[in-house]
Amino acid sequence: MHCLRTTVTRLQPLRTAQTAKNLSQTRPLMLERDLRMCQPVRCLSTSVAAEPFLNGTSSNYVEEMYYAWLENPRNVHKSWDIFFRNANAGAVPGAAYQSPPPLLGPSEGTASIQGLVGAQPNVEKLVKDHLAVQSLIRAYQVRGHHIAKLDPLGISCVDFDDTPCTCLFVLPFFMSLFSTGLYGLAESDLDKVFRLPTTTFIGGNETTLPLREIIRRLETAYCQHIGVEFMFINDVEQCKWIRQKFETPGIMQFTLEEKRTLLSRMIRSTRFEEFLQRKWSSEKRFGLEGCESLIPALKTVIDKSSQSGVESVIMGMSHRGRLNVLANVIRKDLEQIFCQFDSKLEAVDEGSGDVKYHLGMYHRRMNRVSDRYITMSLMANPSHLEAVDPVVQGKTKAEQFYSGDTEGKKVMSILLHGDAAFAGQGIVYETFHLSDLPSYTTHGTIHVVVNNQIGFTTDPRMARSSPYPTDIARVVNAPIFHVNADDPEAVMYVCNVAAEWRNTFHKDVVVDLVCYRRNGHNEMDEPMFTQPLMYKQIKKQKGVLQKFAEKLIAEGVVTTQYYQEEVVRYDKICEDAYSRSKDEKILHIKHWLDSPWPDFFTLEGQPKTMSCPSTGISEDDLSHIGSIAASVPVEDFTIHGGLSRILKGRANMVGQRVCDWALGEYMAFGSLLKDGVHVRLSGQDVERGTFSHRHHVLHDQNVDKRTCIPMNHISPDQAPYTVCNSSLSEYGVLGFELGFAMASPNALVLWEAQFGDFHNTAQCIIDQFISSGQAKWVRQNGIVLLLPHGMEGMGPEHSSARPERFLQMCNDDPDVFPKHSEDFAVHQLHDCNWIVVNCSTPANYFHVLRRQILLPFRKPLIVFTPKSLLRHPEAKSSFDDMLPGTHFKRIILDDGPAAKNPEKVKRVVFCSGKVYYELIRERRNRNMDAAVAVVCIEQLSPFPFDLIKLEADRYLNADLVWCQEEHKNQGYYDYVKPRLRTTINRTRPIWYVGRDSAAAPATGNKHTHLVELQRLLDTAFDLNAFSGKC
Ligand SMILES: Cc1ncc(C[n+]2csc(CCOP(=O)(O)OP(=O)(O)O)c2C)c(N)n1
Ligand SMILES: [Mg+2]
Repeated sequence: MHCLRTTVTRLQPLRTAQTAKNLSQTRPLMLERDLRMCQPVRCLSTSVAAEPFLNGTSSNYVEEMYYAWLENPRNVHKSWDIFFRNANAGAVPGAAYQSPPPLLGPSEGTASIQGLVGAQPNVEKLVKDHLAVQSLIRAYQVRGHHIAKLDPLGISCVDFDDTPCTCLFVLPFFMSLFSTGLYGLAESDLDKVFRLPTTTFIGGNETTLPLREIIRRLETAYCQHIGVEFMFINDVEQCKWIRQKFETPGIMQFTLEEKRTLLSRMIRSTRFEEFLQRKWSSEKRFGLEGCESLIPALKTVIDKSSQSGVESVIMGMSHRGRLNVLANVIRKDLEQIFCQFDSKLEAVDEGSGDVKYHLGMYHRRMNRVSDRYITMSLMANPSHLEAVDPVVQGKTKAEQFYSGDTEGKKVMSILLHGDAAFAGQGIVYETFHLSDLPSYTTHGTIHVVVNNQIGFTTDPRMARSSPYPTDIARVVNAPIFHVNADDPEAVMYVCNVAAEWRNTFHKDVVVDLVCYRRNGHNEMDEPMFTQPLMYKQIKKQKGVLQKFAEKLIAEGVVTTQYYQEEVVRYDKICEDAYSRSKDEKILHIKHWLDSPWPDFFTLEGQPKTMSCPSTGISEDDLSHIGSIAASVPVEDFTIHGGLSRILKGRANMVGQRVCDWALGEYMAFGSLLKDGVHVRLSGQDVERGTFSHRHHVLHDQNVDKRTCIPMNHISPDQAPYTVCNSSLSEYGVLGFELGFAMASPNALVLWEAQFGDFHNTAQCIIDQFISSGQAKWVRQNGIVLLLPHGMEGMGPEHSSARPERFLQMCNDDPDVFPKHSEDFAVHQLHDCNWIVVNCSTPANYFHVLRRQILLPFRKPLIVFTPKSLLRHPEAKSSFDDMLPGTHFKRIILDDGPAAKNPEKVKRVVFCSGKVYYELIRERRNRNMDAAVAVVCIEQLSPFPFDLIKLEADRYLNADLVWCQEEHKNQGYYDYVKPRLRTTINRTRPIWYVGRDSAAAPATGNKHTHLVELQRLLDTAFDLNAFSGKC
């Protein structure tokens, strides 16, 4: 059995050395903010540590005295006045203190205190005792949570400081306090009256209290069923706010009505799980038993938030209690939940669907407490714990953005976590670090941890190195409210405070529901295999509903009959829904959609058309957007000289009616913005662009923080453009952007990796959400991934965006030539899980971005983007290729001599990406333009079977080669080869030209790189390379 570690030593005062240092060094800095209120700034110059009557516990008290004295010397006792005067006059350490005149004389009207202290007060002792009390109060505030009774099982062993476990709960805390002789206080001091410092609210309207009462109130505030961790927060006002919420006497009281509502919520939560258990005892549901108070917890947060104006709540959570949350928080129809248990029902929607505890939901309903409508969505999520966190945040941000909710007053997020996952998964950290960034903040998230003190079969001693599973939240100064989940009233109270905190400060907050898991990890698991003692204890544990009902009955809040009727009433609701669920014949996954796009599809949820208009734009628009891209559209703004040259270069290009890559992108973004489509580009250093080609944010060289985004100056009624450098995270930021893109189809949301290979730290988002999200959750998403890719001699890192991985996850069948249809290309796009392209011209990049929005449905788009091609003189496009009537080219045909005399062509080289330019150059150098045709495949997936077939048929006498610069086991080859074969019905061989298979993506040696490149080019143009081979 674990030992409940609680020891007085944890409430030890701070050491003298620490506080003396604080006071003489760090405090003036720390107080900079505080001192704004009481200028001019003066510092206590004496070495306080050297004063005879001061010890390490005194720093706060002395500071308080000092600041009171600064305001008015009469605010403090004469002795302090003399002391501070002397200290300020430069008295040497030890000399500032003078024996004061008698303290608290009758003339001051404090006879009672003097009476307690004694007729001949020992002033030194009095001051020391006051300082000790001050320290004691602070110790409770800082460390009270160490000894709060948080664990319903009474077995938790939170290792705060590696000191040996000592179980002291047998004694009231203050008894043990004196027995250990801390603070210099003796039991005989218990009835002495002390003046309370201003850093506590335990006095209520009283300014003095006997020590016994001080301790009692501190124990009530900090050491019962709530443990408050907040003293690490840097903001003084925020700390004070929390102290007030927990210390004020009698603050945790509820009306009879509130208690009854709480009981009814507990009944729903508990009886729902029991109902499922009765009906489907052998089904996995990851029930909530042991943490039933989660449901009232969430409902309290939602009620309170709705009362303060929140209209939409977006939630993310894992498996534990998910069905209960759907039923009793989101209020999904019970019969639809019960249907999910019927294995005989057939799903009508396309795609794979997902298990019941992963599906999402969206629901708008009236909140009875606030009398206001509120929309709630629970995001669908994969099994991968915590992966949904940034997605929820992104969607929340988007909803805030679209509703003009700049402070998060209308839209908020709630994230639920498991204790093991919260501590173990790095994405939690990445998500927290987005919480205060201007383009990513959602203005405060309420985190609720279902801390059942176990993760599957692993207990906390093996699962984390921090005392609490919630310690991660400290990095963003979020207060953490630990609460014993077997006390529903305490749970309700902290949830109220959490919602108020979010509403007041718009910052994250954590509620740690310390509970247990009554069953195994799922209902089939046997927990006694691995946690025998814990589960012996759990078996003895009375259910929380029963305990709470008994309490309310004993208090006279409800009668036994009332309670029993409520239970019967809810059971009947479940039974009725169960009967109705039997009538259902089919399952509709689309009833579980978390992010509907109401007007985007037909009522049946289909695309409104199956065609895509031209993605070209007018000459005027090209010129206008080009001119914006080449200008600084605000007055008196000095840009860097190098940038002036870049802008001048752009102006020249516009004059010549051509675009390079950056300008092509500008044209795409600018034209969409002009048409009212929001564009958001996010990722590391995207504002300038990793390769210094983009420059979407201009910086005034003379004025700090003055910036200009020309893209927002295209037209007065344009949509806003957001371009934001992100934190150095891929998993978190890509997840965030995916969530942002989920909120509306009418936005182009792009995430750019610094280099393409870095996407693999976000692999979970790519695998679990982007490639398979629609199949699992019937939810489309048009996110764009820009992945710089290309073998340029930069070594194994930075070279490959791993096209093979994206292509391997494409759902098109390599062995089937798709049926021909009108708008073949659009149908293909409609049926695919995502689109993978490598554009070799700026015009094609321009078109593919615009196509994302002009398509009548949404698919993720993966773009392998160039590095050296950004500045390649030939990688330019004419405005002619971007005018109305033009389209994205799925392949770029050979339009030279080879195409004119196709029967003379000996070889067709199919390729994709940068190698296209290398092949063209090599062919020119070898004068082989008539003998070899080069065809560049721009859209790799869905594979352009139709167009490739035309090319293969055109060059009937040629051998067919696939050429790539990537290694053979990488790049496109494995994807392209079977599809090329299917295209030509396996009538001709497909030859491979490229680097050999390898473990690393590229050589680290520049010379080797060049040799390899030349070798592959040699083979590509050696017309005998494959003779005799078959
Ligand atoms: C990223 C990830 N790794 C592993 C798992 C497998 N797994 C499922 S539940 C679970 C334990 C989760 O424990 P906790 O977060 O405490 O939640 P609880 O089940 O206790 O509510 C594990 C390891 C997973 N789902 N996701
Ligand atoms: Mg757990």
